[in-house]
Amino acid sequence: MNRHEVISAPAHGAIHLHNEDVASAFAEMAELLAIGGENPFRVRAYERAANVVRGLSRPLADIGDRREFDRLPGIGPDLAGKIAELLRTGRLRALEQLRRRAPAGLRELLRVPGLGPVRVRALHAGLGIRGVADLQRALRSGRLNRLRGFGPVLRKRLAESLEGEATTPRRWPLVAATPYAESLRDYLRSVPGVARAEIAGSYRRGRDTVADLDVVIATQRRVDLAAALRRCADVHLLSAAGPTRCTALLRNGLQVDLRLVPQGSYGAALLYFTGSREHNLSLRRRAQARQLKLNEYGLYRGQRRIAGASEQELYHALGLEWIAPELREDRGEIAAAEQHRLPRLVELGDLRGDLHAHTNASDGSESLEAMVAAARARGLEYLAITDHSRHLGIVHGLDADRLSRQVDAIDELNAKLSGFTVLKGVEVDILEDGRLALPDAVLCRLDVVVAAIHDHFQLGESQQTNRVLRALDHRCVSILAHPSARLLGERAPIHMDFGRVLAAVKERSCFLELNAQPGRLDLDDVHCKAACDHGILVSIASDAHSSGELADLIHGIRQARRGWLTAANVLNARPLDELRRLLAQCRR
Ligand code: DGT
Ligand code: CA
Ligand code: CA
Repeated sequence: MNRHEVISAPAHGAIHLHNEDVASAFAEMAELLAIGGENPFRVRAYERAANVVRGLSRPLADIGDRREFDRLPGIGPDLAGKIAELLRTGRLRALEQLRRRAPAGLRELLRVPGLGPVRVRALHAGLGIRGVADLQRALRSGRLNRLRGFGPVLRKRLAESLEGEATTPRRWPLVAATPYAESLRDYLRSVPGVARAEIAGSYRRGRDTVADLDVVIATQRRVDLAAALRRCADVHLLSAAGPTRCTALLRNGLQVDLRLVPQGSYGAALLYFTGSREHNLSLRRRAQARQLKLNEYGLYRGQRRIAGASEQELYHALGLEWIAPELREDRGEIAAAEQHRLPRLVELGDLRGDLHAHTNASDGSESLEAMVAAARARGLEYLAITDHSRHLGIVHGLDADRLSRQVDAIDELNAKLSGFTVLKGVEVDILEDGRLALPDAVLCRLDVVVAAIHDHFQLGESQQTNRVLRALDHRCVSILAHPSARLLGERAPIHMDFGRVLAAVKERSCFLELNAQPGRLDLDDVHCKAACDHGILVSIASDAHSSGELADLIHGIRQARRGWLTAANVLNARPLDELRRLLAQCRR
């Protein structure tokens, strides 16, 4: 057995870059520029480029041409050149320069709740703090007390965030792991002797974040897995390489656990390693109650295996319908499968429209017409344009005048369209006291008003709850957008009594959003299910800032399925006339 065998990089000419690699290089550029005090527009350009690249449906490596990159929305000649450089050399000189100026730990500091680029710069310049460990020491020794702008409230908050940091292991947003997972899976499927290969674990259950990848492989004959992994371009390190299991580290730092099983055990291994632990435990108890034994090799009566090759036969042998992986969290799915009342989970094709999208009138990167054309090309029937209201923080937010002009432009566009409808909307800020950032007179002219929190995330629970309840009292509000305001791995959910918010939404006959941006996925699965149990309709919304980001709807669908939603629970699965009726209802 080998321990920690480093696999050398592939020979020159074989650079293997995923779009995600390009996106994360741009995102890192944005962060390092922000820490360096660079002009916010330049920072934003890199952030936007990272999002555009993440939203592409084709691999950049297949496009391959600099002029084509230049044509992508939000990518100018300079960024196009950088994409070309990355694809050609696997490196980005501008990024390497920035990295030399800023210690690596500064980016990690940016993730600490309470710290943004300005404060990180102050910590670095003022106290020479170079990372989380330095910050922790400075907090403990009281050295931080001397730094201007770091008062007792902020210090307490930082101490709390750092404590949480130490106890929560790193998790990857699902989308960051996806390109690596898919390419590894496809590679394994191409290995001679491999009959099936699937990514199991939290990845298959569609969790919004994953700690690692768990791969189940069924073989027709003996396969040397370690040798196959050594030939895989994404694999950086092999540890614990044995005949039936391997652990590998990918070049991006993601860990992969792999298991080889014979085909007769494939279903049992897939079931076991898909989990969740709690779901597995309930299944095992159920087997025991029937004098059976369930493990990763099969379902046994005494010594005899009575099922194992497929998940279907295992569930059936336990008296259950097959359960979709997204539901396997032991939240009632086993009883539902026994009683033939599993929900028919919503699918991407059920969506008729999208109720949250931006244009270049606020912080989106494309025109109204381009967004509409893209929504149409995706087979949607309606799209609500919901640019930001003008408020702190949002460059180019709309004031009442500009919004009115956009409304006129949409009316004109609708007059020209047939078979597609653009809905007039706004994403209006909920101010600190729960008032809205735009006057009623404008809001009431719109088809859909999406209200959202974009600041004051730190309010205490009662103040935050009252703020949201007051916003919901507003008769023009249709949808509460990304209700918890969390950003995966970056910002914790706000403190809010979700039960009271649910009750208010129900009472007012308005709606909750499940924001499909992969960094938000807010509502989360548990809150989605709660909304559905209350009979509240959920808007699964892309919050697209470019046409490519309309593709993010799929992430919202995955989360919705984890939240037990059927098409009937989804607001934008309704045809336009019914949607209009529902939107009108919450105006009364
Ligand atoms: P993660 O990796 O934290 O995102 O979540 P999972 O669910 O992928 O967890 P992981 O990688 O530790 O294990 C993958 C699956 O393997 C897990 O969902 C259930 C199964 N499994 C692993 N260890 C155990 C165990 O000790 N008992 C049981 N019943 N199942 C286990
Ligand atoms: Ca896992
Ligand atoms: Ca694992």
